[in-house]
Amino acid sequence: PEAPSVRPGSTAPNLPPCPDSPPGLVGRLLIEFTSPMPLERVQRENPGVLLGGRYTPPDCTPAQTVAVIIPFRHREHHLRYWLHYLHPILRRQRLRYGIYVINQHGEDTFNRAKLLNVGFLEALKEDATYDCFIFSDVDLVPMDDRNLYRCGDQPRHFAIAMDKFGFRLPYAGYFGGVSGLSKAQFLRINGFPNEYWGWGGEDDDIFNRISLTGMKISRPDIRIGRYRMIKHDRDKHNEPNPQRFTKIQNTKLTMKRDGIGSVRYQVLEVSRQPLFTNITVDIGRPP
Ligand code: UD2
Ligand code: MN
Repeated sequence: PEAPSVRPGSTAPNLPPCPDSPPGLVGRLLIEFTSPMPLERVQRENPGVLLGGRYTPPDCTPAQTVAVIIPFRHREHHLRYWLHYLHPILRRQRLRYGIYVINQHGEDTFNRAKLLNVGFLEALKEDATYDCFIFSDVDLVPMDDRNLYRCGDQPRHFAIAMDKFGFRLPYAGYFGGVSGLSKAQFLRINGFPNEYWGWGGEDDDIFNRISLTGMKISRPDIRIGRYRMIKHDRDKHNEPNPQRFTKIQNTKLTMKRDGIGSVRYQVLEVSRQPLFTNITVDIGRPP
């Protein structure tokens, strides 16, 4: 008889819980974006990753199931580096995870936070056991694998020391780049805002939502939360949003009606690639 197949995300019986501090982490990593990175190479180097970008540690049972959500449009070149660096890191961290690239269809104004809301809902439709959500820009790679991509008892900010900000937090309330919330934390703040079209402000709105619900941001040590961002120009159709300064003054009023409870979109395609799941979505356009 055939061996019973193990569904990705399911737990093989009799494995011990994964350790709090995974053995086999290497610490500081060399990250560079100069050598070409064909997708075939990245696939070859990550044979343990299952279709759709799913992974479960073979030797222990993780406490959480992590959905990594990436807002995306026209950044294939960045995505290849991201996959190349992140899959081995997440594997060493002994995470059970899935990678979701939320690809905004069309050429209307980009909306990062709305794409992240879509990612939360669509990942849960694929696997209702996701209980931790990591939201990551496609161009950000951690420089230290001790920066563990999991959720805790408070929302987590991972990308605290970026090369482009001189490896410092640019301001105390900064929450951009890479962040993580448990399912319960995400629902407590009514998810993310859907009404920030174009560049900027949405990360500050999310920070406000977290503060206004009485939660506190947790962060890694500054020596561990280091990141490289792939250098890029501002994309077309993601111009700075001139409304962002006034909008972030009003989070307290808007967060109740604008969020995960009010997000409207249409999924155009779900495609399970070897290293990630691509979800192409029509999220509309600014009013
Ligand atoms: C900063 C923040 C980011 C977000 C943004 C303002 C850092 C490192 N990150 O990023 O989290 O708050 O400001 O909105 O400070 N994207 C595409 N295609 C596009 C446009 C954007 O895929 O055409 C995605 C992609 O994942 C990208 C992310 O959106 O990494 C953020 O956009 P960005 O990289 O242009 O903005 P940046 O670096 O100023
Ligand atoms: Mn960027």
